[in-house]
Amino acid sequence: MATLFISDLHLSVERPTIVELFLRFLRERCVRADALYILGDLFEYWIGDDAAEASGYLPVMEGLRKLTGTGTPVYLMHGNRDFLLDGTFEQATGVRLLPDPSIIDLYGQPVLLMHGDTLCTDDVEYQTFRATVRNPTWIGRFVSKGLKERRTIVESLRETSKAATAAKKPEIMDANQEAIEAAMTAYRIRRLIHGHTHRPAQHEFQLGGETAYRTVLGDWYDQGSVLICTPRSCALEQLG
Ligand SMILES: [Mn+2]
Repeated sequence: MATLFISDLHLSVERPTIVELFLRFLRERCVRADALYILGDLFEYWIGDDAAEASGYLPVMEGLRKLTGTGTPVYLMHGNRDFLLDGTFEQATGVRLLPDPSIIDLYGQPVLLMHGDTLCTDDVEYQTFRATVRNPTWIGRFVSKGLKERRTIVESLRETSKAATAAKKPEIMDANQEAIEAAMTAYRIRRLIHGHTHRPAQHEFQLGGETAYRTVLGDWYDQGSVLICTPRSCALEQLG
């Protein structure tokens, strides 16, 4: 019995080794799992379900479809790179989209799942940007454009974001402890799993007189990273 959590794979045709590692992970590690949760940024970017084939993402979707076909449920939360994943992707893969945040029952324990970017409240500039691109009007205008133009827009946003990131102090881009505690308090929960910051760790702290646990998932840049939870415990593992 095991439930698996991953995030921040940033899959793209430019990184075939990581795509292959992910497909192998689906075949070898996920088939007998109770569930697989993908907490955002599965893809480097997703410019619309209609662009899946042109973006070279069909092998990934096929791998997911095979896995859900064996009966393993796969849940996916939007990340900041792939928040346009939608119903056509769900239908093609059998993956179910989860809202951010979501609460799940993990072997009898309630656990709060988030992508994690909304916790980075010190990064005011990013939060402003996020509000802009998550606005339905912005999204509507974006998806009405052709694929080539959408790609150009995303690439220019990436360049701007890269330059901004390079100029920011690392601690500004980490999850803010007050935001973490506010979210956990609002949902009356003492366990949180999220990704986004690429700082894999298991944190323990006191919250309202109780021990609280926050697990941060790792990215898939140089290798894979997975959180494996059994009814007894959870452990972060690296995949090479
Ligand atoms: Mn992210």
